[in-house]
Amino acid sequence: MCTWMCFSFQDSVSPLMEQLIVFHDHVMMVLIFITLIVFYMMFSLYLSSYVNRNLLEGQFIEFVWTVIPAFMLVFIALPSLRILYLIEEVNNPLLTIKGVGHQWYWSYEYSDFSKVDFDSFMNLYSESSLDSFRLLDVDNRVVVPFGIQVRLLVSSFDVIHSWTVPCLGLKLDALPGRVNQGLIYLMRPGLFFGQCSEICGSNHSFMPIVLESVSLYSFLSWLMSF
Ligand SMILES: [Cu+2]
Repeated sequence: MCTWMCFSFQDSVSPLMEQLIVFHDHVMMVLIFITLIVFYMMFSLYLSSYVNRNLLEGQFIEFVWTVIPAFMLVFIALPSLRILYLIEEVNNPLLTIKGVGHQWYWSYEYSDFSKVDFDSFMNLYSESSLDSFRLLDVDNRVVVPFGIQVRLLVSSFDVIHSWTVPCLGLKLDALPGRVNQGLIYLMRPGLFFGQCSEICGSNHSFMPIVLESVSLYSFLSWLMSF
């Protein structure tokens, strides 16, 4: 989860988020390189004497400074497209979870099993203790086994919500009348937090998402409790 010293990304728990962080670093590298060159040119122009003040046209240099940026854009666009298609990929999921946004809570259904469905409300501040996660924890967490492919279907009951968990690299819009699909693949056990990311009304800030990543065995015993 994001604490007060967290300035960058949260630690990733899915291969997708790992890829996104690598892509971010790649783009930052290109960005810093360009910024440095531009600053170098600005300073050297500022400090030099006007040796080229009669220059009107240079076909070759114009060709070079058009082609190099074009190649740079390709170097950014290709890995970006690769991740875009990876995000869409959901093949052979072993489990399906359906999340439905409501004003203002999430409800979940485990469609592979009968009667496994529940509402997930934020815990009240007045009922919380000093060590609880303020405005982030819920009464019924989404329990997901790690190490298997899980398909997440997201929809909405009323207005547009957005089901978002940053450490998964997942942000799915919950649209009324439409089902969106995403992939959850957790690499380790833990508690992972997210919040609704589409302004949906007065209590938009108070409908968090909590994933509880557990082993398959614990998941099965959790299913028995229904
Ligand atoms: Cu919202």
